[in-house]
Amino acid sequence: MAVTRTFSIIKPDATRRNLTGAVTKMLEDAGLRVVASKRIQMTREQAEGFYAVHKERPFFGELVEFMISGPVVVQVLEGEDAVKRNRDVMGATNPADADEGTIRKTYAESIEANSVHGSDSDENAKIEIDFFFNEDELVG
Ligand code: YYY
Ligand code: MG
Repeated sequence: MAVTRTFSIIKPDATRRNLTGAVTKMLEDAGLRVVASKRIQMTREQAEGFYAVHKERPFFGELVEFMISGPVVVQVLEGEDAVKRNRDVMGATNPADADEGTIRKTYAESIEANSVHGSDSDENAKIEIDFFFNEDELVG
């Protein structure tokens, strides 16, 4: 397996509860290295652009409102098979379906306020990293 990169967001429900460190520790314990990290307040335009793939879904409006309801921490993670490794430690989208020991099982409040985002493919990881970071901000 190759060392690859993925994109992660610690969402507003988690920053609000001061869980940035706790979530990051679970990512690191899963074998992922934080090679870039910044705390930002997403604009509505950023949130709509980032989730554009979901814009026809019924939950789109509420998802955007949630993502701009407080600060988020955007991160680039590196590790062996990083996309899958991150998805595995995140757990299922709905915390009710997430496995024990996953971030969402441990911390998520609901299917919407589910604490973390993670890219779902190498291709989307590159697009999402480029959406928030310049190359010189990634320090491996
Ligand atoms: O990749 P992942 O975050 O696990 O789920 P997606 O299907 O890509 O949905 C993105 C995001 O949308 C999800 O993390 C919460 C929200 N959402 C929702 O609020 N209600 C749904 N029924 C499905 C998704
Ligand atoms: Mg997704």
